[in-house]
Amino acid sequence: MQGKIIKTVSNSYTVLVQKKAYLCEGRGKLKYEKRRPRVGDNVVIDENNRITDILPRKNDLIRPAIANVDQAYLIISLKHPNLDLNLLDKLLVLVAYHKIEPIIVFTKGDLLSSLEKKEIIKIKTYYQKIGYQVYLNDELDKIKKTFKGKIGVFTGQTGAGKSTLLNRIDPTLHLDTNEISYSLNRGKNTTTHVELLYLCGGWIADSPGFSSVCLPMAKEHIKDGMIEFENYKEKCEYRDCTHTHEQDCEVKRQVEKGTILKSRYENYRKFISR
Ligand SMILES: Nc1nc2c(ncn2[C@@H]2O[C@H](COP(=O)(O)OP(=O)(O)O)[C@@H](O)[C@H]2O)c(=O)[nH]1
Ligand SMILES: [Mg+2]
Ligand SMILES: [Zn+2]
Repeated sequence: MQGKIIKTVSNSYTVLVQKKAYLCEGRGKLKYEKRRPRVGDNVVIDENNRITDILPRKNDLIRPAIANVDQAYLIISLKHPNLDLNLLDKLLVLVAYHKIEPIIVFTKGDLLSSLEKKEIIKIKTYYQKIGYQVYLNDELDKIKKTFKGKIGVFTGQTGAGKSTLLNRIDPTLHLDTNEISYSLNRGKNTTTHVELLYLCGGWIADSPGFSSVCLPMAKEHIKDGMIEFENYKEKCEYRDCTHTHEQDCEVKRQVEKGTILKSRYENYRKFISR
């Protein structure tokens, strides 16, 4: 039988086969022995509830450990913790690299002054204009519509409001909010528990969040992740322009003109100069 893993706790896996859940073990003779089954995996199970095969993955995340992710909800706090555009741009590069569609959700807009709100609207509009889906966390109906038929992961800093948003979307969830961070939480066995929740016709994973992110990929991929630069690179003098030291660079001109958000360009420079 073939099904999808929707939950793991240590070495046991809940596999959903046509709406029926089977509790399975990962042991047995796995065809791909080096690969550990993950939540999101499409797997073959035998009559003894053992996973015997893992079907090829579209992608494979480590934190949280989920395979075949379609969408990442980047949950970005506007206040407490304060808006961190470097983190947002970094996450956008990271998910593009993993071929995951990002959906940006800003939280805690209620804590902003009216002046700060105006500034945020400008930023929101910019990210929308360059092609991203961007919502505020009170736009529940719009957010819910994005779930259907997809596997999604909620990610973002600890304290950004991930669990709070999921609880608002489905008040029966009762997810813990204000959880202490991942690293402090090791003793509680939460790291081995990953689960997909069925919400509004799709599968969603909450994650405990992180305090920092790094970009392990090559500079070329970082550049690809800055999606609006693509629109201008044809006009750069060199085909492989890095948009840094080159004299005749259209991306730099657009930054000067204000068409490209300055913080995006500055973050790009920081990401490639590690
Ligand atoms: N004012 C305000 N507080 C929020 C909002 N969303 C979450 N919080 C608070 O932020 C804290 C962390 O939220 P939580 O959902 O646990 O964050 P998580 O670590 O990303 O899951 C909690 O005290 C929430 O009540 C929001 O939109 N506005
Ligand atoms: Mg949480
Ligand atoms: Zn250039």
